[in-house]
Amino acid sequence: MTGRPRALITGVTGQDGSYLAELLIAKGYEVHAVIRRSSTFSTGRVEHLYQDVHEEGRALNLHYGDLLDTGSLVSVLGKVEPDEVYNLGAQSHVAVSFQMPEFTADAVAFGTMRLLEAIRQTGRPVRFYQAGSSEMFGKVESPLQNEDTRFHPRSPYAIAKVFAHQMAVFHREAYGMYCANGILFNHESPRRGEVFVTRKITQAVARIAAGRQDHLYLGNLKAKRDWGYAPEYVEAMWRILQQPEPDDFVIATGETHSVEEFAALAFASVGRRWQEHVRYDPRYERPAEVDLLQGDASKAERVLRWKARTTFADLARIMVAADLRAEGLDPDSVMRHD
Ligand code: NAP
Ligand code: F7E
Repeated sequence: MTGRPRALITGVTGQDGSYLAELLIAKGYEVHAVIRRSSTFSTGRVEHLYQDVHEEGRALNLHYGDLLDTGSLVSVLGKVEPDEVYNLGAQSHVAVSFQMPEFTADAVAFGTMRLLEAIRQTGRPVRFYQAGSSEMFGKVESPLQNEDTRFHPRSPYAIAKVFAHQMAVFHREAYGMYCANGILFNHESPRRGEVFVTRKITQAVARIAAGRQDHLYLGNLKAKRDWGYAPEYVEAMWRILQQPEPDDFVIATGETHSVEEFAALAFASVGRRWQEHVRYDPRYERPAEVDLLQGDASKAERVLRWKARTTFADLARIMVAADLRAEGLDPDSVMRHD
């Protein structure tokens, strides 16, 4: 063990986990993470960190474990003795949660409870971050959502996240544990999973530009989301755990845009019209939709000194450029600059 602060991350192989690991390593933390066993490599987003060995050891230390397996959580907590735990592990796809409600609840709701209970039983003063979601607001009760807005979840995923959120609040109130909730609105990046709508669009735009694909099938284009840039959002997670008292924070840009607007920008960035490539597929509709999300992050701005910086248009361009590069194309020659 070193004298550096120690962090433990669940969900490190995902979009946010990989950016958070980078951030904490840059801040001098000893970073540990839980990974699940899988039949193929799942560590693509963190390979560069895992392979980075310096005099104090590996930049990123990986431990097998699962939010479904209490014993593995107890064991890793005992081994690592973390100062901060970031619980990002989840079955995070809303549409999939309608098809796998029990598995989703097990990982997201019960997984969080297992981890909180395992931390409680260590008796150590651990700071706990819970990855809450704007999906918890669901059928929104006010045009702008903040920490006081009532939850009205519209999917098994969102219901499980409400349970996890309330479990964190409960452990704070009942046992005096340091448990903080981030309520993060959608955030995207070139590392976003390919099944989420923004990445699905930017990857298709790049493939169409490369002549490898003609059409893209999407569901509801009218849904509106508050979309930010993931690297900025993991900075907010860290700031949340640096507060003297545990608290809950909405993290958002304050703007809302439709899926159609995102598609229009992404296609326009390579000089194409989305209408010529996007086709409707009802399979991507959900049994219950969240029509509109728009966050009010004024508390985060005031208390955490955090504010989203990357604009919606820049986000689309960053993602298209990265997917063009992955297709072997030079964004400078393919993308329009008007
Ligand atoms: P993501 O890319 O889907 O990553 C999810 C991570 O959770 C992966 O590392 C995955 O591991 C891991 N995981 C899944 N089931 C697990 C289990 N049973 N035990 C341990 N780990 C498990 O998600 P993300 O976009 O980075 O989001 C991070 C967290 O923030 C999630 O909790 C998500 O629900 C929440 N959130 C995301 C957003 C957003 O817009 N991105 C907004 C609000 C909240 P494998 O690689 O092995 O599958
Ligand atoms: O859908 C519509 C879909 O899957 C956004 C997760 O990170 O953010 C994410 O959840 C919208 C929805 O994200 C397709 O109906 C249309 O209205 O990209 P998404 P999400 O459901 O908002 C929240 C904050 C989280 O917490 C979650 O973990 O886009 N949509 N056509 C489509 N969506 C997908 N995936 N695929 C389509 O073809």
